[in-house]
Amino acid sequence: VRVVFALGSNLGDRLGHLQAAVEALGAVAVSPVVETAPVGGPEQDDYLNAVALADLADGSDALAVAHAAEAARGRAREVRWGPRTLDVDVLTVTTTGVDVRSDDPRLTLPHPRAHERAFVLVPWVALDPDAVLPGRGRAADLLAALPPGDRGGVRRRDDLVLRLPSGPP
Ligand code: PH2
Ligand code: MG
Ligand code: MG
Repeated sequence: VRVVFALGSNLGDRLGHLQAAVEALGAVAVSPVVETAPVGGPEQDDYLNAVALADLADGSDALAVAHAAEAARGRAREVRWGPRTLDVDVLTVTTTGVDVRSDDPRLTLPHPRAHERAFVLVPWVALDPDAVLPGRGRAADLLAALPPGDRGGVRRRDDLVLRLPSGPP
């Protein structure tokens, strides 16, 4: 089961939090890091965002894995869309080539706002130019359709690099 996760951090050691998520998720691929202006919520600092791919035994584990990664970095759930040490969102779950759809309020799949978020689409397209958001279309096309101002809030930070967890010795 292939899972696409979106990672975000705007509190404390932002790169360290994202790196911890990459390890906790057992990511098999990770995007470049982008620095992004906050979207929504109260006034807050800029984010680092990235997208990571992982292979899980069971798609229904995706949310628990995401929450465990957040908890390990001291994520507190206070203000909606407020500042956070680590946010791990599930974008898509694909089981043997079939995209999972879910209306469960705890986990809506595909992610209901990914198509309008440059801070998700820019790193995702950088990682996988052919990425598709089921029901919405190609991520690259969704990104091109966003207002230029949205894309302008996203800067590549190629000086910041996330490393994949090392495999078994
Ligand atoms: N996450 C949010 C709300 N706003 N803005 C940016 N730039 N990056 C995020 O990851 C982000 C946000 C809610 O999860
Ligand atoms: Mg989020
Ligand atoms: Mg979240």
